[in-house]
Amino acid sequence: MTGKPPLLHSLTKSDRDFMSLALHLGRRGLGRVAPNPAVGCVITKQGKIIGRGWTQPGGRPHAETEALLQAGTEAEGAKVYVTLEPCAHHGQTGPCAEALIKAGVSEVHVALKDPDARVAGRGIEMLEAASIVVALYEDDINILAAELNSGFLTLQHLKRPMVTLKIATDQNGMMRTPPGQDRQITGTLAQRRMHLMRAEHDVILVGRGTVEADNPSLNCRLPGLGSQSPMPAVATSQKTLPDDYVLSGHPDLILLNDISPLNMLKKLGQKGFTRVLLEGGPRLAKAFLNDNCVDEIVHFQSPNDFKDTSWPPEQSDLQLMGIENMSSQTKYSLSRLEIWSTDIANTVAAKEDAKDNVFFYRRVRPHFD
Ligand code: AOF
Ligand code: ZN
Repeated sequence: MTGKPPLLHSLTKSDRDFMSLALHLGRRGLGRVAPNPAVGCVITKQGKIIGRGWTQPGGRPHAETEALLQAGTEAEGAKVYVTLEPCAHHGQTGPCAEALIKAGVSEVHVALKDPDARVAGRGIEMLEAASIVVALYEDDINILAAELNSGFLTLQHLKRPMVTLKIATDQNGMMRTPPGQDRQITGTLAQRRMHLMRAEHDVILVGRGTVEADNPSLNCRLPGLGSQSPMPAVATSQKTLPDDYVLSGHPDLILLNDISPLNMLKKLGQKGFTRVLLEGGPRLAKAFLNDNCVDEIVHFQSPNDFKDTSWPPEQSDLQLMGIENMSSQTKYSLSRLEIWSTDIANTVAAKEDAKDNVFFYRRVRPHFD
């Protein structure tokens, strides 16, 4: 950077709206672009959108080249909104910063700097050296861009993927239903929301106990999004999984033999994964929580109450994990609440207007700043 002050003071509402759109476009890549970040790009001229792009499956082409392709020669003199600093290195194609310069754009708004050592400020330098006005955002949009790319940033800084712990419980903090009662914890809509989370992660990780108890397939079962299923991984001390499980037939199944959560994550990081969804087993979840390896907790809390004289056991699953009282702890803060109506067919002892609440907790301070 040449040390110029960022253009924050002159940003208009439409600047923010176009950047928000770029962030939404970037989100389309989550779960399908690792090890790359999921970047979005919008190109405008005289207030009209002339190009939109996002990082493509597998990580290439990049967002900017996609948007430039749409804009064509109109890109000359245009404004560009991109959620991550344009790259400065030669990959399969030339640097995005170079492509923007060649297209003759006049202004580039950047939501977040790229920490990749091959870029790290050089993309912005290249643009400024070509007399393009660069606005580097520093406010809430910068935070949203960091959230969108928390997987990529975590891998860059900590050499491990980010971890989202997903838990679904009834009113009593139980992740399981009483023995012999084959019921769903949450309703259909909340389950679909869970499947969207699967689509937005690279890997889904469960413990061996969960495989034995549930024989899960761990794929994304939203219509049209099956191909966005995450890679399944099982934490187990065994070298193989017996043939009788659905997952055994998965061609890319990952078995993680390490006991330490951090070692498991480093292995996944070496494979280039950026986003891991931790989905199964209170014991595995506890180990990850104890070792400070959970970055986000998503708690689906259903209105169901499965309590009877023999259930739940003395200790609920939330107690077992040490997170029964999220509001009084200081490590995570509530970042979002979603409410999904639940279908009555699956609801035990709940009122007609019963809802599934989904609490999103985020680590108060990431490990890196
Ligand atoms: C951009 N736009 O859409 C993305 C970027 O392996 P490569 O050559 O694709 O480079 C990967 C790096 O490029 C990645 O680590 C990050 O620094 C940047 N990703 N950059 O300008 C994009 N996905
Ligand atoms: Zn690029």
